[in-house]
Amino acid sequence: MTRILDTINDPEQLRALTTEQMQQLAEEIRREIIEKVSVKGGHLAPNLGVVELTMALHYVFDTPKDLLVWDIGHQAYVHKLLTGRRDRFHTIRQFGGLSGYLRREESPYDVFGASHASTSISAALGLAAARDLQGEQRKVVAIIGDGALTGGMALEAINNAGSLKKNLIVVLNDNNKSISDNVGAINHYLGKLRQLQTSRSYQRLREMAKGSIEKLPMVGDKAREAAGRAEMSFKNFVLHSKSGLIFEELGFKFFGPFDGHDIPLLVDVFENIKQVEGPVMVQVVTKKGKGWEYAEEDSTKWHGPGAFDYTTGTIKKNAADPPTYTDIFATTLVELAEKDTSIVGITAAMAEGTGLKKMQQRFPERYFDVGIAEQHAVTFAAGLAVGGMRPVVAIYSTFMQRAFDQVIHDVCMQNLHVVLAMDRAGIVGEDGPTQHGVFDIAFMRLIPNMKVMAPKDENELRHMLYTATYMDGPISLRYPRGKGMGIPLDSELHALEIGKAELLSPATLALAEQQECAILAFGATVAQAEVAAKELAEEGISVAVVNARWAKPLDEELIIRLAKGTGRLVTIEDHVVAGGFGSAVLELLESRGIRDINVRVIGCPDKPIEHGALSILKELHGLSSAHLKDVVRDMVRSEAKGYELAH
Ligand SMILES: Cc1ncc(C[n+]2csc(CCOP(=O)(O)OP(=O)(O)O)c2C)c(N)n1
Repeated sequence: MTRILDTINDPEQLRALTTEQMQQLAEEIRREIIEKVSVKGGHLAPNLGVVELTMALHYVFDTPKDLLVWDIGHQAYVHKLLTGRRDRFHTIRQFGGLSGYLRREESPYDVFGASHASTSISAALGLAAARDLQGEQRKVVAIIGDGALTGGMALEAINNAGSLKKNLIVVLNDNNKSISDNVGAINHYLGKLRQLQTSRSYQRLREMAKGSIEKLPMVGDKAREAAGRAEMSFKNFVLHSKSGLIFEELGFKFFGPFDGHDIPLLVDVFENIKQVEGPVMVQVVTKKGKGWEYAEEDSTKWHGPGAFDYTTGTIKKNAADPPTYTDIFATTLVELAEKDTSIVGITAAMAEGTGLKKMQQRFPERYFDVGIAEQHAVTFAAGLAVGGMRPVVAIYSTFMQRAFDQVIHDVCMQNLHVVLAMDRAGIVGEDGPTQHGVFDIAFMRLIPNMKVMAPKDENELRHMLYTATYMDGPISLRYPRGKGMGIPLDSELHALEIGKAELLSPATLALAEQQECAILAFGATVAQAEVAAKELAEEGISVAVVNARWAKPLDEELIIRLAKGTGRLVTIEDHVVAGGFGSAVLELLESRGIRDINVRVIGCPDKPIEHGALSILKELHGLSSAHLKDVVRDMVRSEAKGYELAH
């Protein structure tokens, strides 16, 4: 039987469907998403929750002329299926395939790129202001989750929108979930509104109001407008009588809560709301994971699973895989917190992703989930530090970008002892350009008082976390996504010497100085350096290998001696070349007037790094041992002098 989905190439075709066909299409979309995501993994529960909502939005609004601005974009799979990307949907998140988020280059329907949270209302307000300045007629709709609404930027945008009074529609996709349970006072407040949807008296009143609307002759805009007004004033009445309605006070007309899985209702609501002037917020209550029992039951587990068997609901995992860096970080933190009651853990809505869930389970009173609020998380930690605690803030490298000023202004300028633990540092793979953690060495290194380190493996991560916890002042610690190297873990932790690198081979610095070249590797690239050096030795090329450990302060003595001794240095890092570890080495050499040697800096290029499997991206951007060998061979053969960026 032909699926209705196979006949939908753009939203125009959706608009021609009957209610029954829409219901069938919703089921087909769910099946398509579950089946395709099961192959390689991706965002599942967020998408299953917005099937009807996305259909209703494209049905009512004249997309792409009207603009839909999705927050984060992890829930935009349905949007992709309805906007001409059905045939390529099986390529999602794979190298050369569709992005797992929104991408302007991918489709005119992707109005504004995203993947970091809480940007949609700001972007939509900007689009609304541009529309008005240019005298255009179009609707602008931001769709934001209750999780993303905890981000300060969303609240800044609401503050601005409420006074600008532009025509702007904000759809609040309220599933009462961030990745884990949503947190915070605003969520608590939304919860009170949510309860209205299930309260019997509200339902009865709603039915009465709906009945009266349906009796109106729905001919033309005016009648619709009238109907809209009737329904809305009713909602306002109900809601006003139940609560203070914060959003109304802030200049928005607030409607809802509405059942986000009832297509006719949603169509009706959006048709009405389209007519309303000024900033409007519509609360739509959805169930994350809707329509697939496993995801409905545990939407956190199914938020963004890897490959899985959709018939049994089991996520495919290799039992022999070593623990991840995240696991090691979290168990070590708990171990340290067992012995030291001043240690506290802070996450910005990433309890599972950062592993801090373990801290929550063991020491709930010393664990803080502050919501999607990285800026606040860092300044909150600074306050804890002033108050005598030892805060460890665990934030992915990419999201730490949000808190740059807080790291400078609140932590570093006051030289406070805050540990910034950055998971997912380096290229992260399928999540793509906006999520690769390839800027943190640069933005941390430039701040006075900050120290920057990265472990070569998970065992060293344990010692580094210990070191970071028991030294003074601000420190950043970066480690990669995914599984560790599977090496044994030391049970006794010790402090590493600040600014001291580890010479891995040959055995002494005196011998290392006599090699033809030295590789200085930072963090997760040490393994490639060791492989490259071993294989080059088989070719007769002698190479010293250094685990740099610190990008700030550098092990200046070791670097200078190797530079002068070997005359050839290669640096490698999982980070952009600009401002990174190699850049720090160049600054050191230049400051000491060491120019008559050959230095190559390997790292990521000065352009967005695409999405795809980690192995493909690392190969492509020269972070493989094969590329490292090519670079060393080339240096050893030539008599070139000077500094060169390999990208
Ligand atoms: C600045 C930032 N911090 C953290 C994240 C990680 N993250 C991705 S989705 C998500 C939860 C979003 O919740 P919500 O907006 O309610 O959407 P839902 O998944 O529930 O549909 C989080 C915390 C992010 N994308 N951006």
